[in-house]
Amino acid sequence: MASIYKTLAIILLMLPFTLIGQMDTLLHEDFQDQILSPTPVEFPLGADTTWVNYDEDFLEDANSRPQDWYIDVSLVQAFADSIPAADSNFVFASSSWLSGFLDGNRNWLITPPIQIIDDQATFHWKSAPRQGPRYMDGYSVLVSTTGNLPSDFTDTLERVQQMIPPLPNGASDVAINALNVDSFLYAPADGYIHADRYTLNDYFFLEDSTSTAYVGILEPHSVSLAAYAGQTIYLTIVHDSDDDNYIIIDDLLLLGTNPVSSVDAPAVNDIRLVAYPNPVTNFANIMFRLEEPARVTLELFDSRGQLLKALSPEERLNGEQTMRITTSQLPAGNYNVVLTVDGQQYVRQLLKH
Ligand SMILES: [Ca+2]
Ligand SMILES: [Ca+2]
Ligand SMILES: [Ca+2]
Repeated sequence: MASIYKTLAIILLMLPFTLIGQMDTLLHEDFQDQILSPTPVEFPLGADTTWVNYDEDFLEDANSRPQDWYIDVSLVQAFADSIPAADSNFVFASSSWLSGFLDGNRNWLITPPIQIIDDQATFHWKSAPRQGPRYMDGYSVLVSTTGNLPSDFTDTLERVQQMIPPLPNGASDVAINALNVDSFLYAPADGYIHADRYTLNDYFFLEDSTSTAYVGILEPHSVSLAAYAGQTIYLTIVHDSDDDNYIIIDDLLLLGTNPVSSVDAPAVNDIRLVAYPNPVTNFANIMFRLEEPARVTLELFDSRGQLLKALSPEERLNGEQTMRITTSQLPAGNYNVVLTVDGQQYVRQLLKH
C-alpha cells in the first residue's frame, strides 16, 4: 500500500507541471547590454536569422536623432536630474519627427525567426510615447508566417494609435486642449491609446506645472500567439507614426515551449488530440493521430489530480486513433484526460455538467 500512495503522491506532484507545460524564454531583449543579440542587420533579405533594424523611409530626422531604432534611456530617466550610470534603464527608441515635418516614418524592428511549438506562446513588451496626447506616437505589432520582408507581415497583433491632424485651436493651451485626450484625433480607428487614453496614472507624468504634454512611462502589453502553434514566425514592432515625436520600447519577451526540449516528441499540433463530446455525459471519445506506431496510455484525473481511470497501455499503429472512457458515473466537475505517447504527455480538459 505504501508504494501505491508514494506513486500517487508523485503523480500529484508532477501533474500541475504537465498541465501548465514547460514555459521557456524563447526570446528576451531588455537592451541593457545596449547591443541586440544576434547583431541586427540593416535591412531584411527575406529569411534572415538575426534581428533586423530597418529604416525603410530613409528620411532625415529633424533633431539629428538616428533614422532607425536606437538605444536611449527610459523617459523617466531622461527627465530626471541625475541617474547613476549603473541604474540606467536602456530602451530602444524611434523618432517620427522628420526634417520638414514630413510624414512617412517607417522603422521596423524585426525579430529572428521563432518556432512556436504549441498554443502556450505569448509575446510581452512595454512601450511609451515621448509625449501625448498632442503629437503622441503610435506603432504596430505584426506577425509573418513566411519571410521577414515588410510585405510578409500580413497579420496584426496590436495597433497603438498615433495622433493625427488637424489639431484643434489652442492645441498647446493647457487650459483648453493640451492635456485633454478628447481634443485630438487618432489613427488607426481600432487602435489602443497609451495608458488607456491617459487614465492609467502609472504610465504617464507631467514634467512640471507648465508642461503642455504628458511624458510616457513604459506600459506593459501582451498578446497570445496560440494561433501560430506549429509555425515559425517573425515578429515586428514597426514604428509607423507620422510627424509626432518619438517612442520607446523595452523588455521584449516571448514565452513558450522550447523546441529543443520537445524535439523528439510529436508536437501537440501533430497529435491532434481531441475529446468529445465536451461537456461529456456517458462517455468521452478520445481521438488523436500517430505519425508512427507508439505505446499509448490514457488516464483520467479529477481536478485535484486524483487518478480515476487508466486504460491499459496499448501498442497502436500509425494513423487516426480512437479510445473511449466511460464517464456516466462521474460527478459534475472538471477532469483532465492525459494521453501518454511514448512517454510524452498530452492533456485535454473535460467538463461534466
Ligand atoms: Ca531596458
Ligand atoms: Ca526612419
Ligand atoms: Ca501623427
